[in-house]
Amino acid sequence: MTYAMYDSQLSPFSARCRMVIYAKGLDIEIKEMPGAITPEEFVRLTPMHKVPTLTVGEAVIPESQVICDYLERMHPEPALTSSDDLVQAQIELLCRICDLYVMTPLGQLFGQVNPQSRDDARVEALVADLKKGLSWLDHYLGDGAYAIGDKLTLADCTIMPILFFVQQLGPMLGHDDLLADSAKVSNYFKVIQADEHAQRVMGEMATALQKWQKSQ
Ligand SMILES: N[C@@H](CCC(=O)N[C@@H](CS)C(=O)NCC(=O)O)C(=O)O
Repeated sequence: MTYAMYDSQLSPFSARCRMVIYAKGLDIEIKEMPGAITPEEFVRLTPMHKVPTLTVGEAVIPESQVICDYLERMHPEPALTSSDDLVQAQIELLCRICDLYVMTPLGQLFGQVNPQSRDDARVEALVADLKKGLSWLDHYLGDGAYAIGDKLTLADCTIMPILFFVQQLGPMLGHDDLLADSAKVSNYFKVIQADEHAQRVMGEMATALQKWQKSQ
């Protein structure tokens, strides 16, 4: 089966999928957006018009979590899930907290980076929401070098790119370290950087962020 993934190096959702792809050593063509396809063709491919989107032959799969779950089922080794149902529930919970309660305010904060158009009251409200989401992540996160247990899982592939973004966004919004109130999360973000796949994805995101900042 021929795979390709429409991707943005800066997107934490795309980064989640790339980390899975690297961890599993999969041969998937990464098509960087914009440029990989015209906007009209992309809308025809998926009306959702979002990256990441995976194509599997003629089939089209949007949504990062759905893509990761599909890749995990098709390429179970090395496993990024757990055979223990309770551990697996924890992995899924961390991914869900990130998607619902961390990424929602974070995505909106990204739209407030420009000081000229920034709404300070809105930023403060969103930062409060973000910190609440991070505190919930902090509560359920494991204590080791990985999010849960002693090996890389889908939770790490989800959390690490998001924390990279949170850390970068603080100074861009005139804030201090937004991770500072969540001690376990903050420590996790330091230790996960020893993982080779986390390092690779973080390097890609840092390069993409620099490029984006220069373009602003
Ligand atoms: N829930 C989606 C979110 C994907 C998403 O919002 N991607 C953004 C980039 S970070 C995007 O493609 N935005 C373009 C658009 O909405 O048209 C996922 O998990 O994949």
